[in-house]
Amino acid sequence: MRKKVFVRILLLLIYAPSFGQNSDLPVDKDATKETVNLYRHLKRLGDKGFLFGHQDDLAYGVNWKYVPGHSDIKEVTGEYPALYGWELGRIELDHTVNIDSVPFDKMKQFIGEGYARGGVITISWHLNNPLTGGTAWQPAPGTVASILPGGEKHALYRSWLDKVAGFLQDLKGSHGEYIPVVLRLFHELNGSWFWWGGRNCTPEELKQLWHFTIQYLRDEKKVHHLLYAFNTDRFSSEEAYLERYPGDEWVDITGFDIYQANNIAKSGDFQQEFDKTLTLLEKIAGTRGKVPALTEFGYNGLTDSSWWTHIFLQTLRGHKIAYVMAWRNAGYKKDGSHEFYVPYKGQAFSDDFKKFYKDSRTLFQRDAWNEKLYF
Ligand code: BMA
Repeated sequence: MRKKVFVRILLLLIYAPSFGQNSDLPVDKDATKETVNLYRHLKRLGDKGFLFGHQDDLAYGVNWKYVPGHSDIKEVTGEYPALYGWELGRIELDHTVNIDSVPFDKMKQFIGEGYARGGVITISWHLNNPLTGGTAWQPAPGTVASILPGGEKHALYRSWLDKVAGFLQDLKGSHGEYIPVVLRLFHELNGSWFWWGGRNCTPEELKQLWHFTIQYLRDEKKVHHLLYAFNTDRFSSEEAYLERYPGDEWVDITGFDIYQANNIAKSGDFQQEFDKTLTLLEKIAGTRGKVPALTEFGYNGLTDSSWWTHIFLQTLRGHKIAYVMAWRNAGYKKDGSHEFYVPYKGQAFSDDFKKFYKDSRTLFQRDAWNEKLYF
């Protein structure tokens, strides 16, 4: 009996420290120091608050484009966001500008600026349909199967990943270190609007695609400055969320995207659903040791004068997640429609956003800097 206890204690002493360390390492066990540090900080951040992020923040906003130093968030609050979202769509076609007309060379520069301010970088990729040549929104049967190993478009897909790896490897900080990136692969994968999502492939195919993509970037291309974010659109149960989940050893961050209908009468419904979904997400992330995040959100046009404080922040107060990212301020389009998800200078309800910004739970650039996320 005593001998057994002794052996158990001995085994615990030998293995426990390394178990502890491993669970604190991201998917990539050879990730750079800055990447591992970021991962560990993201894991603990929810206790303090959440980083506030914005897609394409430094490139353009409502009524402006490529004005050095500009940002709608900064114009309203005096500070840059803590997290910056960027998009690689069209890099696979060797275009010089992305799907939303952001030149890739400028994007690299903006990424460097955000990182130098201590901010976090996340990247999505609305890649074209590799089977048909259509856009990401043009699904076709068999697309995912066609790019898996052995598939007719597999070589093409590898060549697309080479371009992504090339872009990522150009991202370096002032000491020559790689800039860590949260790669948000195959986002909103439970919906059927993208060729990789929902009924357009089987869960098994998606999982295989996820595994292949990570193995290729990490093991073949030797890209070691990535954290991998798995994200669905809105979802209503743990089972639904996990239907396409590729496994704990393949995911660092678990998130979801949610938008409020452009209708103030829907604020209550949104709040309820948002609250419920965050609870589910925290449970999933908590039991699996992942970072919970709101990978995309928005309320296009922001027609509710107290949405930021009374709906969005109020709901988030009851939860602990690492970051939230608002979608892009594309502004007013030629067809008369508009797309913006954060206020801009002079926008009717920017005062409410200022209150939101001042709350201790919301973390913007200075907070990110003070958190020393890469150290
Ligand atoms: C969508 C919209 C589009 C955009 C696309 C890719 O949600 O914002 O205008 O082209 O994302 O970023």
